[in-house]
Amino acid sequence: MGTALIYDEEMTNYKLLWVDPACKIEVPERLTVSYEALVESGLADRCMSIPVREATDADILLVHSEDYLDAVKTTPYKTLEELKEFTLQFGDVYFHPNIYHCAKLAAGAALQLVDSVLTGKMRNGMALVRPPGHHSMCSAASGFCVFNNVAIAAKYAKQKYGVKRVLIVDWDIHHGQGVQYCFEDDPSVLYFSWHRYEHQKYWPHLRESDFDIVGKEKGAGFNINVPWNKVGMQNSDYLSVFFHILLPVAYEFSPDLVLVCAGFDSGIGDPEGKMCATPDIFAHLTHLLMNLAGGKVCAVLEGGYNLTSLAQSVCQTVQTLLGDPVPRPSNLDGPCKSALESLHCVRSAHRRYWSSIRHAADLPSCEISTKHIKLAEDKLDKEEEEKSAEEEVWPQPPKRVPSAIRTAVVLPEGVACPDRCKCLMSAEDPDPLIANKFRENFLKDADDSDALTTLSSLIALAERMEKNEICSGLALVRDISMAIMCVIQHTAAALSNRVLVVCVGDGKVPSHGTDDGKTLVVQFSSKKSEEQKCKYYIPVCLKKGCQDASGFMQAVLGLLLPLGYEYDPSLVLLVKMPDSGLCDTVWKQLIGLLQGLAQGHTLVLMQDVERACVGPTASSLLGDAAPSLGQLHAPLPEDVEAVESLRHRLKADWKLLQTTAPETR
Ligand code: Q9C
Ligand code: ZN
Repeated sequence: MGTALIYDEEMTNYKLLWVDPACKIEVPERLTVSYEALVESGLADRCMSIPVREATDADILLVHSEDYLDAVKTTPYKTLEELKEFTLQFGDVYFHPNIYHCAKLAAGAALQLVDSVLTGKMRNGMALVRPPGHHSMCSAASGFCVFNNVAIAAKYAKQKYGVKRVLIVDWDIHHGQGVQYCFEDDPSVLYFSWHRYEHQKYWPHLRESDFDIVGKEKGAGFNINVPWNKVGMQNSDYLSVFFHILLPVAYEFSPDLVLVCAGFDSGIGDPEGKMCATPDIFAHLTHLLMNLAGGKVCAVLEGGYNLTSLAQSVCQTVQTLLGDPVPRPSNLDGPCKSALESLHCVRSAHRRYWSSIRHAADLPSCEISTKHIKLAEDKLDKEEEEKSAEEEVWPQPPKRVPSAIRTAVVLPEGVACPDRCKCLMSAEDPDPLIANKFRENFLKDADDSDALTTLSSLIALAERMEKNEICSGLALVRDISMAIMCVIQHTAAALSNRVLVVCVGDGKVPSHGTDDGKTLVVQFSSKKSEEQKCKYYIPVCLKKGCQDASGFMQAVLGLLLPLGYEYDPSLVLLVKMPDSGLCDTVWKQLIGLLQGLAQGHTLVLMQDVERACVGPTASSLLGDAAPSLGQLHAPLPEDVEAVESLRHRLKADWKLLQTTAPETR
């Protein structure tokens, strides 16, 4: 099951035919540079190419009115003057004799993608289309959009495949008001959009793009608007919103399908967005969505007007859909004050609808309005000198070179090597020097040759992961403590290495004695540990340990991932203690999410008795999507309390744990 790529050059065959400064950025080259970058990087070849089709009238009528469709149908026959005239009734959009044809292909491309994924032919995919869609409304074109490609795709998925819940993630920098209007009273479609807003001073200047517009009637809570009230938002700002809003709510919602309004005008260098998130952020945004809906992610191009930034971002997205390990996250220095204010506003507006964020502090309604005024004021006194966004420079994302071996395993005799994995247990004797070191440092019984072989294979595995010959690994060991110590000592010896140790289950984790930052240990257990005030040992005590999926996922999304991303380890050592109580699906989610760190270098350690878990673990390490957890119920109050108090205690040291702006007076 691979990645679908849907593209047709025909969609480059329309353009602006008159002078209109608002529309001059929407050019055919947007598509050609994106596609050429995919071809030149070899990514296009690795995707399955699926032909586009024309959306039918019936498809288009799922979202648009008959009158509007009829009107658009007349545009191929209009003269230039008539086209100009027709365009005038809408905002920031242009028509061309061939745009109706392209708009049918753009919507049809989104439908072909949904068909490929929902029939199970393809795991996920991307459609490169023009015109974009998310601004177009039932009876109106807007913002370069003619038909609402993604909204049509969502209705189609529900109608044709009986899909119960669809998540639409709109990471384009403009508010997809067309999508919002289409689903505002519909609880089966959760629409999330972040957008440049600047307190309504930015296009499309709608009151209804603000954070307190949450959906109507039965759909209340199913529309999430994150307004950016300043330009210059960076990687940390975007990730914070994913960790503290989108992901908790999305996991609670549990979609059957994820559609992405994949606009890249939210990336650095874009003249419209004026934001500063680098192209690699799209690898992470994509990756973080890929364990929802069993991996059924369909990305459909929307905006993106800096051709360099656009092409790089499209490549990052597609390469991630293909399953290649994601790059180390860059520039994570914590969210800015304005982003935190938005984050806090959104969380307080939505806490009543989603138990996963119910613990967020309520915002007194009086403060909402004063905050507006206060923020609007500080916008006035700071009219910074305009540096053209297009002059912005940033390093080209480093080439993502997949390891020769994706997953290697070290297993005791008699345990079969899982499919697609490389088995590392070596029959030959380990290097005598290393053997001696092990005997001195780790082995309780110097003549335990089994243990010696296991440890030396484990170190060989860690070494080859460090050299990027192997991406991820799994080892079954008899003595977990010894194995942890061995890997940590070995890996932390290199100057620039940092190890994130994630431990699920009770039991002592060795070697968090040192506080030098070379290791960060996060342990999930049911036993309250002696409160250690050490920045690098974080015990997370959950009432039912790891048995309650809601509490566990809350801790993973709101605590572990922000910590992990900010720590930026070179290796993730994931340890499953015996009797952890974690079920396979939650375990797979954890592995999937952690592979966003350390370029996917995850080394899993388990007790030798956990043979039954080898298969599921290997599958996740190989990059298979985790199965959906189903709709999550409210986490236990004790667990919420435990995670929140940790978050508060740690947020001074770890900025990605913040969810509110620091008090200014
Ligand atoms: N300078 C999409 O990205 N123009 N549409 C705004 C403010 C409209 C963008 C003018 C931008 C529409 C799909
Ligand atoms: Zn846009």
